Amino acid sequence: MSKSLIQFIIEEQRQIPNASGNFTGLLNDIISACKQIAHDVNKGALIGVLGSAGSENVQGETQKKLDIITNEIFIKANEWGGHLAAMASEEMDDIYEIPKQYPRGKYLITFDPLDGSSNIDVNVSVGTIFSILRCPEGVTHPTASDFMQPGTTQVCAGYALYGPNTMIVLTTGNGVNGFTLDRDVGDFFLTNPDMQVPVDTQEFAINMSNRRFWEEPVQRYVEECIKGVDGGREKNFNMRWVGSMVADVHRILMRGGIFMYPFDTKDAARAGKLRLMYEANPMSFIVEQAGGVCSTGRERIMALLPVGLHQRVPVILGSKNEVERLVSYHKDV
Ligand code: AHM
Ligand code: MG
Repeated sequence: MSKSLIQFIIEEQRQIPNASGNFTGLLNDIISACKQIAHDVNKGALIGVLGSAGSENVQGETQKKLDIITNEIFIKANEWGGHLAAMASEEMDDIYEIPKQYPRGKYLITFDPLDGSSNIDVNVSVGTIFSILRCPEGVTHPTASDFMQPGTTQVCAGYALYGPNTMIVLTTGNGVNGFTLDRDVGDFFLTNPDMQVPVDTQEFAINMSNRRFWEEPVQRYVEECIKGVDGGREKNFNMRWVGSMVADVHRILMRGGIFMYPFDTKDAARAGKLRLMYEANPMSFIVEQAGGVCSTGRERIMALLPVGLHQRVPVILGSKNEVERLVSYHKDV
């Protein structure tokens, strides 16, 4: 029998002198949230959770019922344990302070409770993404500005993928490991130790319908992929786009590839579609820890100093040689 996720984390924490057990406790609560979300996602129409909620989030996106339900599940599972000082969610305008009746802890968490939720009604994989930061020293009542830490300061990042299997993939800065939920036992078990993103790939992922809005370097790169053996790359590429970042990134962790949600001119008010705090930073931590590269095209994503909780950034991540090639195209213009 392989190790459970909690055994794995406890053994990892034993290597850290003076570890208090707080982090292990926090992870336990996150696991519990993901199990409950997996249950609801899995039951779908049987328990009446599909469809639109008829509301909008802070970013003006229509919320699904499950966006709201899963946000609530994540908060309830994590607010009581005494490990967190505050939370921030893609689905909430402002940060969530830990209610007074519960002790406050030393960590902050940002999360997207149901990423790719536009896929939920068509029974396609979705996920939960989270990123753990330290609450700044001496801060007992955190504000949004306490979350404005670059991705390089993350203590842990992970995602749960609700696909044919439910998996949790995470890093604490010591490589990337994947765990699969055994529903009969009710626990996650190590199934994918030391995940590595292959340095080369013949697969790219991008929403092609945005093509006319891309900048020249991305136009050039994708054009070369499409030309295949008949173009300068002299090899054929395959395209995949699930439209759930968790599923697209998971594929890249399993077999390589490049994922792009690049800068585009579709909406002048935003630099990209994906959110730095809930999507780009946690995925970058995971992908970099697995040997991949993550960039906006011009800068390393994790080096960005956040300026807003719901800030959006261009995202280009995955196999090292392909991402570096596209980054070099940005330098050519
Ligand atoms: P969400 O957090 O509102 O679900 O949006 C994020 C999703 C990502 O999972 C995915 O990569 C992207 O948005 C898909 O966007 P598009 O529908 O424009 O292709
Ligand atoms: Mg999302």
